[in-house]
Amino acid sequence: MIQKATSSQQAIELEDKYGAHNYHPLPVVLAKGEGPFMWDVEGNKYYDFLAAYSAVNQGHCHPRIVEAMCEQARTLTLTSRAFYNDVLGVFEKYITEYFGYDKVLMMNSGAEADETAIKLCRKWAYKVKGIPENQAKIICCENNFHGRTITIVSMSSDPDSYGGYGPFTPGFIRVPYNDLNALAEAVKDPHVAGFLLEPIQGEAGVFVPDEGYLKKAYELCKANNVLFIADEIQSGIGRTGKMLACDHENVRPDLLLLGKALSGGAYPVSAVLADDEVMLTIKPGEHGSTYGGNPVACKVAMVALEVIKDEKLVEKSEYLGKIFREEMQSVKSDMIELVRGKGLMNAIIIRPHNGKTAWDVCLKMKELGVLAKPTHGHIIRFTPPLVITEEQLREAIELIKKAILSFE
Ligand code: IF1
Repeated sequence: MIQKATSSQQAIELEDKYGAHNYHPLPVVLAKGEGPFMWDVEGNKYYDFLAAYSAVNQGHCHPRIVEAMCEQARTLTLTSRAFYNDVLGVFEKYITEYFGYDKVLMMNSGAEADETAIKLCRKWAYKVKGIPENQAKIICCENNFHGRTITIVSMSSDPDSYGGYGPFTPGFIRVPYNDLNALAEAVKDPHVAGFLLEPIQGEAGVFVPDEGYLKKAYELCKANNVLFIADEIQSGIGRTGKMLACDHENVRPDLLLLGKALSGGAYPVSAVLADDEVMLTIKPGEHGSTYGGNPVACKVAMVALEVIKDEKLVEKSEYLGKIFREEMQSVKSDMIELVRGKGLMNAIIIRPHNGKTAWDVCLKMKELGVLAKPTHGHIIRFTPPLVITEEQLREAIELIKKAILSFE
């Protein structure tokens, strides 16, 4: 029987001694999750305001998702794609009708979805747009985050993401985010095949573009026969108060990337959705994955998507997000520089005060029973599970306010 750590201190020491040091976690060790809550090894209860970077939109250990996972896990977990199975096709029909696309290509991690989208875009460039072989370019944005593979960090403007990992994959043009003039110039290049962006930049600190940016960017792409590729791995599946962040401007991406909450935090599942002109440029044997679209992943994802609709989590995200921003914008504190976001994808820009930083605020919030973590030093993201009730949200908001005002 695999043992568990019997104390938080023991867990931290084991990770420090035996694990890679590629993270610097907040000093809290979780042992249980349910809905918007997590408990640490000692039994202290916390509101989870990170939701695993927006993977746990449906709440921790959602009973319907867990039941579907266990039932399929007892039946058939993996066939590989060398053979058919009785789940994948049923799920492919479900998810393509759910989002309105001809086809889906199932992968596991968000990064794999981005990599798959880059491969599909390049295939389309050579086989449909007619760009000369190996000349395709993809436009991406400053301050992007699309994952951690060598090709993905080749697009990155963040030294923490790309530093020390060269040589880099060529074929990317980076433009400022939310800058239509820069995009208008870049898409004129006849070798440009695609524009890859986050409709709201998550890692950059919940950077919401100007109203109309997505629509006008999409129109620039259409006018120049360039694919509009939306990475909704963090912003999608109800997080921003719409099913997709692109829905705020009625933009239908040519390639739609999903991950994280596609499985409600229960299992690694990602997907790329596209119509036949793009999707069928990849022929048998030209792309794949051992676990991509496995029966457990598909069963979990089907229920995770059902839960979003059945529990009206998109509408809740919109309504509760407004309450969060109104309440936090009303706080009189020199530490709060800016509150921004859409739906329940929000961030507070912290102005250091009396030598105290965003990290200190997160440590104080932990003491008071709310978990969140800074990004880029001074920005705290607040992305609780969408299942949080209004009463629970208001209770957590009071604790967040108390943490910030404790430094006045
Ligand atoms: C880490 C960040 C968030 C993503 C978008 C693709 C991926 C992500 C928009 C890749 C993943 C995760 C990765 C995780 C922390 C978290 C993160 F801080 F890294 F940037 F959310 F903002 N597109 N984001 O946000 O998906 O391969 O991880 O499944 O790497 O520390 P993945």
